[in-house]
Amino acid sequence: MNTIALVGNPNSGKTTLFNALTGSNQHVGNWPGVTVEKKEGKFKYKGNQYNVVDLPGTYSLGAYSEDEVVARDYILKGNPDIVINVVDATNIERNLYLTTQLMEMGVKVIIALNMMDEAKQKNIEINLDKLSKELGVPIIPTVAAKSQGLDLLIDKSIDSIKKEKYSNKSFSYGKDIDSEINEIEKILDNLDLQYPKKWIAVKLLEGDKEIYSLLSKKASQPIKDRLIDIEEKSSEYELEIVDKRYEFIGNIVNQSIKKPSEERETVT
Ligand code: GDP
Ligand code: K
Ligand code: MG
Repeated sequence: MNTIALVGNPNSGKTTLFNALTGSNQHVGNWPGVTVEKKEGKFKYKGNQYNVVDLPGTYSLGAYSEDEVVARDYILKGNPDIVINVVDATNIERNLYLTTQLMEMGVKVIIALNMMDEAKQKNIEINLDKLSKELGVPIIPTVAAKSQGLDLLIDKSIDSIKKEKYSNKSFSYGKDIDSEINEIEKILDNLDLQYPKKWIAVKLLEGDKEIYSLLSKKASQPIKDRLIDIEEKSSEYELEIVDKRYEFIGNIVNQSIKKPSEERETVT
């Protein structure tokens, strides 16, 4: 049975989508070791059964909260067949920050661009083809609260699951950080890790404590020594990494989304 993971910012409509898909066929528990709620359910579609996991809402996938760690551990270790990234169409720029991190995790991603009814009401014009092409991720418009767009979302998710090869689009963090990432990937080459090396490299440069402690358990002494150097540099790179993600998103949003002007002058 294929498993679908729902990931997105708080209030993007994940649970609404989860309920619309699974109806009453769901189970609520806790993730092991933490007090974070775990929602899992099943649904039947075109003769097949699917398992759905509603992950905690997060703005990022760092190690800053239990919610973030639960979500990212599940994405990387729970082996979902596809991640549906639920994005609030009225707040695309902020929501895509999480998307940029999913793109680096080496998992199949599809975007449910939700709240399309509200986006329409607010006269937000979205060029879906352009947005999808620039991100390298399929995008399906949905109104989860009215169960609109869900069949197409599941059809496209199944298409993606069936595709053998998968490579997410990558973007640049600038010359210095990119070459640092390359260096770190080389150092990690001989280690047996469950995570994509590029993702680990970026996390190390962001100063991610969980990833440092994971690696210091696995690595040999020369690598541990290098990790100390990298950790020192991370304070210098951390903010730049965040900036570059927003820069990447900003360019894409400028090209594909038109909002009605917010600063219209009032005539007195
Ligand atoms: P979650 O935090 O991501 O699980 O978000 P919820 O599913 O709890 O949804 C947050 C709020 O948005 C709820 O009040 C939902 O009823 C509402 N909502 C969800 N999907 C839509 C939608 O497509 N359009 C509109 N207008 N509201 C929605
Ligand atoms: K709302
Ligand atoms: Mg929810």
